[in-house]
Parts: sequence; structure tokens; C-alpha cells
Amino acid sequence: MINTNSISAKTHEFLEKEANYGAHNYHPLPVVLTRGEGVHVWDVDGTRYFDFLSGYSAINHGHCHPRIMASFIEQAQRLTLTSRAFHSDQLGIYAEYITQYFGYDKVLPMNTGVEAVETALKLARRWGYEVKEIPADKAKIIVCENNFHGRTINVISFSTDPDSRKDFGPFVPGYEIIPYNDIKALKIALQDPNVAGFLVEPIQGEAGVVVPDEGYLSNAAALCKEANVLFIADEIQTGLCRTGKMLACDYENVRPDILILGKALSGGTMPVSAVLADDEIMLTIQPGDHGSTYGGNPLACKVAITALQVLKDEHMAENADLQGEYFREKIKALNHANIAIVRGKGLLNAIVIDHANKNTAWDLCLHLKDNGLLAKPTHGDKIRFAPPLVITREQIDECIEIIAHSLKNIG
Ligand code: IF1
Repeated sequence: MINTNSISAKTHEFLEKEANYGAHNYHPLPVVLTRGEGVHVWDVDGTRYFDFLSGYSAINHGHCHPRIMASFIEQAQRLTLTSRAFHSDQLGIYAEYITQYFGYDKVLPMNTGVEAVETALKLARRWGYEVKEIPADKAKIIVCENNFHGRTINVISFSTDPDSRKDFGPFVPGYEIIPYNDIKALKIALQDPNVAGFLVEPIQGEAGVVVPDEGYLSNAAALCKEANVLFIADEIQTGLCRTGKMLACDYENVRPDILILGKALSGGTMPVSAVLADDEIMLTIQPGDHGSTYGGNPLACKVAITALQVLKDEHMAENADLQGEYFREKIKALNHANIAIVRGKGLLNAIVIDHANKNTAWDLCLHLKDNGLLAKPTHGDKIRFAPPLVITREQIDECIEIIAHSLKNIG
């Protein structure tokens, strides 16, 4: 059993440096990681943990996946960045690969998730003016309460999380917020002829893995089609096999008009994001209208092709579905008084702690850490459990043991 309270001198030294010289924009668990392989990470004292956060679902393939590493290293030693002022021998190959992989005419490559969200919003507005002929500067985008789409000032303009917004105003207009998982509210909002798009997470991640009712996505997509409004799916966290399908939209056979990907698109190596759409939308952006220094760089293209190949070759969606179902069953079978709800799809799961005081979830995560499993609370009383999609049945069993044992400390 790992020592429960004390933090080693070595760990403390790293924490202190970060506190003294780094911005205090996070409150991480007191663990300093130095190596990752598959579902495991090791701290600077050599202690091994199961990683049940997977870099916020950016490490679906497991840490340092050999095929992804080989691709990354090979390309990194050859050509990493050309800027888009010139062509590279990777972008065309990647663009063909990913558009055929997901069935769209074109891809606009970006880096972080929020950059891809911003790109999707610009595309929706541009399409709104140039194709739907919405009057200038009147385009509206519908979003959902408790959304999380990133942290730029434009994107937090439509956040409902006070922590994400406080003292960052003034905010960007043109957004209407409706309740999540509420078809009636969407129907009413879509009556406005100036609506260009509806931006939605197929499962709300940061909100605590909130899974909408069966049929929500397909009904929403149908209503958008009827209203000539773009259905924009943010699959940055739910995509790439995390929920047990290649895309969470696949559960309802919904084909978003604009598909947003990020996080695991690079296999957890570097920021790679992508916006996919058909020509009617994508070609409303012409040379000089949008871009980024690193967007579509040859290293990102190479590593993303390998990451996408590995998802299919190693049947990661099927494993996420199988192991996720098993995980939720085993957690429910614990019948623990403090676990009010277990919810999720595939290997994107969360528990809601009952009778939680403001520290309960955090304390449980500290005990989980001491027992060899890393997870993080989200919004107070919820803990997200999202291991890499390569996890095995035996490893799930071991983690259930750890969770059961740790729950005893908060009971
Ligand atoms: C943090 C969690 C939050 C996302 C969805 C866009 C983005 C994210 C659905 C932006 C990013 C990260 C950001 C990180 C914590 C984590 C997160 F849900 F995954 F846990 F915040 F909600 N759309 N999610 O989940 O992508 O620009 O970060 O690449 O900011 O604290 P990004």
C-alpha cells in the first residue's frame, strides 16, 4: 500500500517549482509523472498508476503507443513545419485520408480543440451569410447550457460556468443558450430565421459525462435540417472511439454538417484538431480568410494518419464498448452508499458522489492515487473515469478493486 499522506521530497521539489514559476490556473493532484506506457503512468518516485483520465480523453491509444511513436519520430527527424505558405508532402495525403475516413468533402486542419471550435463557428457564420443569406452581422448560433467547448473569449461568451466567465468580459454576441437534451427548446430556438448553426456535445464531458436521451441527437439533427441550420458536433472528447463507437453521433446515425475533432487525433503526442465539412460549407472560406501557423503541419498530418489507422486496426471502439459496459456493471455492483449515479458510454464514464461535501470527490481521488489509480473530480461531486481504450478486462478488475478499496475511506 502506498503511503497515504506524505508527499516525497522529490515530488515536493517539483510541485514547489511549478507553484513558484508557473501560473496557478490548475489545481492538480499532488503527483508528478515522468513516464507513460499504455494504461500506466509512473511518478518521479517510481510508483505506477492506472491513468483514468487519459489526458482528458486525448490518450485514447494509451501512452506512447509504439506505432504512433515510430511515426512521430520518423517525421520529426525529417520535416516538422513548413507553414501553409508552402505545400508539404504530408497534408494532401492526410486530407484525403481523413476526409475518406469520416466521409466528408474537405478538412480544415487546426491545432487545439478550441481552435477547431472557433473555426467551425466561423464556417457556420460564413455559410449563414453567403449561403443562407442571413442579414450581415445577424447570424446566431444555438448552444446548450453546461456546455464546454474551450476557453477563448468567444467560446466562453456562451459558457454557463461562472468560473469560466467571471471577469473575462465583455463577451461576444450572437449566441443563444438553451437547455441540453431538450428538443422542445431547440424547436423554438430554430424558429429564428437568423440561426446559422447548433453547436452541441453528443455527451457533455465537463458537465460530468451527461448522456442525453436516446433520440436527442437524431431529432435535433432532423430539426436543424428542416430549419436549414447546420448541426455542428463537438466530438473533441466523445470522438475517436472514446464512447464505444468511432463517433458518439454514430449511435444515432447522425452525420453532422460540421464535425469537430481534437485531443486523441494525435494519439496524445501534440495538439492536432480538425474540422470536417462538405464543399458548400467549407468553400465559403477562401485563401487568406482563416489559418494558423501550425495548422496542417507535416508532423501533425503524419501522426494523425497513424492515430486514425491504429484506432481501427486495434478495434478500440469495440474494446471501449465492451470494457465500458463491464466497468459500469462492476461499479454499480459495489452498491456503495456514496455512489449516487454511474453514467457514461464506452470508456467515458463518471460517478456522482452522494452526500458529498465539497471535498468528498477530491478526497476520494487522493485515496485512489494512494492506491494506484489517477482520476480527477469534475464540478465538485463527480469523478470522471476515462482510461485509455486499450485497457483489458483484467486491468478493469484490478481498478475496480482499487476503487472499492478507496471508497471505504470516504464511507
Ligand atoms: C481545460 C474535459 C474540459 C472539450 C470539448 C473543446 C475542448 C475541450 C468537448 C477544447 C477540452 C479539456 C480542456 C481542459 C480540461 C478538459 C475538459 F471535459 F475534457 F475535461 F475542460 F471540459 N470541446 N477539454 O472537452 O479543446 O482547446 O483544450 O484542446 O481547459 O481545463 P482544447
